[in-house]
Amino acid sequence: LTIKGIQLDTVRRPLKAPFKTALQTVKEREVLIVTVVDDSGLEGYGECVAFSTPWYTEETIASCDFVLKEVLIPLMLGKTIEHPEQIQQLFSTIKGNRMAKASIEMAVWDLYAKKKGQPLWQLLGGSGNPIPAGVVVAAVPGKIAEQVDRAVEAGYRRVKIKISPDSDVNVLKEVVRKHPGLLFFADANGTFTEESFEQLKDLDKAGFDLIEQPFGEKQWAFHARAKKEMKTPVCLDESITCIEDVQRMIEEDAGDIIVLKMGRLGGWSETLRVVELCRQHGIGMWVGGMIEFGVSKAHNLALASLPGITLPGDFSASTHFWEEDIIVPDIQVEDGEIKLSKANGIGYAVKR
Ligand code: OSB
Ligand code: MG
Repeated sequence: LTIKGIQLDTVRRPLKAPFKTALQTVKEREVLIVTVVDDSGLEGYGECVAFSTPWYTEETIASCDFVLKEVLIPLMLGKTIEHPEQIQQLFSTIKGNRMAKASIEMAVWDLYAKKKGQPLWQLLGGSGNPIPAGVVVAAVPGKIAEQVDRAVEAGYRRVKIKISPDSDVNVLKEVVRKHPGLLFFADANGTFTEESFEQLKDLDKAGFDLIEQPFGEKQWAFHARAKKEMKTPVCLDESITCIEDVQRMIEEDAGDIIVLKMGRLGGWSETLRVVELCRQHGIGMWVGGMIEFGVSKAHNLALASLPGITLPGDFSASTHFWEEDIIVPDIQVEDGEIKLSKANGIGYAVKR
């Protein structure tokens, strides 16, 4: 592949309803779509999933725009690449900025699969089976039960509820008890502290299938204590930024499961290495969402098709967050599942 051109497009859409976490209420989503063109005119697509402000990770859309334009794109233009695994090496002199790096890597993997004439999921060894869908309830506390009911009506069989030390354990207990056939995840986004450890242990009795990121991203010892003292499996999201973080989680016995996010991990190559390590150590995996558009969702579907990724991820339909997605066709949830596209690369076209 010879990289002929790289284009950035900003997409900005209001959400149908505010996405409320203890850290931030998201009302509008802004992302960058990366289009990489090779010398034969083929196009590959990536999506930069940083947020407008640094509330989830340190990167922002503005920082990514700068790093892409001034640093990463100039490193790519005119280069001939045998395999997308080479990009990580090409970017190795640039510190951090994982979401910016991931967006380019995604686009090149899509292009590479198109050049090979294969769907990306197939190129990576995915099964081709439909992907179980999953939705996130991030509403004001009084609306949780109603939103879970609505998710069930829409066919979702896995629901993730945003929690914090202020959550009402009895409300959550009742919601979980009302839907015995559903998988329930709880995501704390790092809001628990040593002082609220007892509240976390109360939540252990609510019947969740896992608790995601109870403590801060560097609080390995607290996560190890939570894993030891609680029956609900502990799952890490924000803590996992590279393969060394997964190694640390294993060594310190600080978690049972991890959330895979290509943006947070810096791209496909690092993510694939993490998947392999988790397979070897029996660590559970699922693919996490970033309130993203269809390009990122399509990459995530390919990732979720890989062997060993058995738990349902954050996979909602194209029109869950907004009226219209940027890809054709839409991603649809049928009977709680999403069918993989049989088209080459990520399998979806991008609306211009
Ligand atoms: O913590 O998993 C998270 C969205 C934005 C930032 C962080 C997180 C989330 C979600 C997933 O919970 C939402 C989705 O389905 O896209
Ligand atoms: Mg999370």
